[in-house]
Amino acid sequence: MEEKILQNYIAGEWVGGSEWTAVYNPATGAEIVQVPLSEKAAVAEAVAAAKRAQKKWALVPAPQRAEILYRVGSLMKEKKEHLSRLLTMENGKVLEEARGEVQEGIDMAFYMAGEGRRLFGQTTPAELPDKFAMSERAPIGVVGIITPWNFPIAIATWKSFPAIVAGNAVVWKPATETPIMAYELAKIFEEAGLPEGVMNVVFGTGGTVGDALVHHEDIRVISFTGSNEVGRNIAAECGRQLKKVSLEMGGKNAVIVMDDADLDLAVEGVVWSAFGTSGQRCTACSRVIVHKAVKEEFETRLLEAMKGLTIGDGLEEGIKVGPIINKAGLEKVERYIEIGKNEGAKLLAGGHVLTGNSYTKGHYFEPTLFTDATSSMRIAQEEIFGPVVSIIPVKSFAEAIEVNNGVTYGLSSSIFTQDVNQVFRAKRDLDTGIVYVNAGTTGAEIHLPFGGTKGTGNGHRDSGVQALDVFTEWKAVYVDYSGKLQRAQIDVEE
Ligand code: UN1
Repeated sequence: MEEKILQNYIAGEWVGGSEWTAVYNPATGAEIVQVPLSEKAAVAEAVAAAKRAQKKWALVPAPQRAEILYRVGSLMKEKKEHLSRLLTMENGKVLEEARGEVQEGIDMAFYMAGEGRRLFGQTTPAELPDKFAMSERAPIGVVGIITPWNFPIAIATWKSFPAIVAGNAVVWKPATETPIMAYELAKIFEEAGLPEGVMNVVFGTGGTVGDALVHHEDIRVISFTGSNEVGRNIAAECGRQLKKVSLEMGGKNAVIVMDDADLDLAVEGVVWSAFGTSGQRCTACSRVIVHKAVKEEFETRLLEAMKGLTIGDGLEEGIKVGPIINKAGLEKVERYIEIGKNEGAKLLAGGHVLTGNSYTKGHYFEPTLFTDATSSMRIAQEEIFGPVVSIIPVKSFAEAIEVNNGVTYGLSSSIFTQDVNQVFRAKRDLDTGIVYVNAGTTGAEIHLPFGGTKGTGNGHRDSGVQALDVFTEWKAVYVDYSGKLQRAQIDVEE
């Protein structure tokens, strides 16, 4: 990273900034870059640029719009290692996972570029003779996207690529903790030849920049991934303005381990989905619902597997668990350990902030396992966003489903079993937007809808072809070629 001070990207220019804040590597505490704390005026400028650009962009045939995304995908592929290293530096996730995240963005680029030649609508018979009927997708205009620090490039691609291929222009506010991926992606858009103003990046806080996006009357869609509290406020404001809003606000995801499960596989699935990314995924497993018959054996094997989790700077070879994003995140995890103990859950492993040696300057937390938790405990209900998992014992399949569904969130769930009947019942009864069988709760693929039910969202989906529904309006078109006025529902022969 050569640049030490970032700027906003508005109307194809790198501009502005009067106040900046430092971005630190969560693994080492070293300052990486200074990011602008923009004022509302920067949002107004970006929206005006986007509005101008969108009018022309909407008229570019979608397959040509898609050509830019193919170039974006190719450039991301060329720069994959560079991007992955920067991602590990700003976010802390281990390099292997950073590579996975960048790959998710590359996949999304090629997948959405393909949509440039689909964007399917429907033709359907009309009820009157000599009349043609069809539906098609139309772009909405200027969209605002607000993305989190935990997947700073993948989530941005889930939102911006469908928006762009569908003919919208974007104003993007990335998380202040992880601005480098936004900066790099903007540079890639520039290099790929995206017309100026179609994609704009405004750095700054949610309170100022995010708020200005949500309130701006020329922004017709907000797509947000972040906390439940902020999401609800955004939805309320968008409701007042009749602005379309798509929300993804986390999870309290569970793995169910039945008495016939392949226990070693279940252990691997839990270790990967609970402690990978230090538990800082919306999809992270934070509850394990275990059948009583295998609870003890499962605990023993899980504890053994957890010993292999090496913690440290994700740029170093052999590290499996990286740091927590910042001090506030670390303190939140610490608070939940106390809450869990006070509620009567039994701490089996971990539970501490790591200090000393190479840990002192970063924000590291031990992979932590609670057992004998009950479904109503706060550690089994609230999103912790750290490497903490709680075992909840159950007596039956029915109870497992009840516990799984007994939270306010509904993002991802998983079941380990060999019984095909149980598999299909689980698929039907688990109330989350994503269900895994014999795999952990993470690892969604970009061509399927990503999102959840209940407190996780508001019915929309990121990624998959469904993402296009967020960024397009349906238009119904009727062409009457009878040469006379035909009245629907009235001039129909009985
Ligand atoms: C997130 O945690 O917000 O399914 C996104 C997964 C990743 C994306 C996670 N593909 O775990």
